[in-house]
Amino acid sequence: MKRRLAVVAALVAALTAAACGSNSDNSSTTSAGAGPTSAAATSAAATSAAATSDAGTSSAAGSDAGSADASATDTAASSGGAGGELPPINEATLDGAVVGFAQVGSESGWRSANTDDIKATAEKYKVDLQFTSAEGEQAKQIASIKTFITQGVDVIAFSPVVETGWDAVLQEAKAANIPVILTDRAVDSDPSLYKTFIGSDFIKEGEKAGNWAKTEFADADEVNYVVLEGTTGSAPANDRAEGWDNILGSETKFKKLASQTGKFTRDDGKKVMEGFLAKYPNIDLLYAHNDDMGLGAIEAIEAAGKVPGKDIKIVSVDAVKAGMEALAAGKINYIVECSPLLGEQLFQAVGGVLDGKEIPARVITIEGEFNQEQAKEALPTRKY
Ligand code: GYE
Repeated sequence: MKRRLAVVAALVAALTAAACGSNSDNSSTTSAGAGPTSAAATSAAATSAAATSDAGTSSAAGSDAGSADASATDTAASSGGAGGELPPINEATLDGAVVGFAQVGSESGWRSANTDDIKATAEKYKVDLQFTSAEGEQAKQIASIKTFITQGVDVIAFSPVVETGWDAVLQEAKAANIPVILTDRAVDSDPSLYKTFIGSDFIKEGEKAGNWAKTEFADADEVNYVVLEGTTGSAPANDRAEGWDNILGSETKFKKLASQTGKFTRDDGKKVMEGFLAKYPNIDLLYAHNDDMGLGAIEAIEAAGKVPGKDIKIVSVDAVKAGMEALAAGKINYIVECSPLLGEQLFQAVGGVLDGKEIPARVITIEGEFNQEQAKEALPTRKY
């Protein structure tokens, strides 16, 4: 347990924050360092940066647009302070801190990159990481969290499989005085039950995908499309559907032929797309809630004798390496980025909580968008 160090660090931080005149806004936007290099990505980041200042924070988050090697730490650490920003990494606090992390599973390339990043960052800061994987099952994830509570870890972090059903276990953690940090996905529980939620704005991701489709098919009279949804009940599946419908729901020429879960996996994406292809001969467009399902669908489309990216256009979310390669190869038409590199921010938050600092209740990751040309440019410096 690291509480003694924490008190000293908290004092130093309080003085620093006072000196920097840090604001008291309780949300923050920082980059996960995905490093979009394209013009479109740059303007996307700039928009997010504008949103940041609208929210009253003073982050320099947009400044890494166009640079492939900026990192979350660079951004957040340089602005520091309590309240509106995550505090900088405090290595002394993190060294030996016991953090229980309950991961969703290993359903996708995104998830593997996220797991690798969290493990590598924990190692870098000598955190004693207790890592479990729930294999996509909420019951297993709850059991892990209960074990962390019994063990008396310093902090519990998890990426919730689905949005609902967390109240009881979060209350247990609170009763045991163990702070909880959410990464990647949201829950519908009262925010007083956790310290912060670090991750993407999935509604915005869905809106970006919808906006691309609207422009791409501007001249078409009718667009028949299908959707491969993520894990049913998960925040990214709920919100990516909502964002898309925000843009296209009122566009009558866009006709949703079918929408079904492919569980964020390549195999299920392939199977469900096979079903769609057998039933609907006239699909113009596929919206896949992640790259992996899009990649599975590509196999199904090719097996059906059609050309992905041409006969059936594809837009997906994540921008993991395999997705970006398919985009550069012309098989996917557009990808909205969702960065899995949440490790730095997670351990900034862990350190802040252990140091007794106030941390923002919501940390939104800045992300770009890629067309085929932009994917070719970005691939050589892509970190995942
Ligand atoms: O998009 C998908 C993964 O929660 C953002 O989960 C994450 C999503 C990601 O399986 O590939």
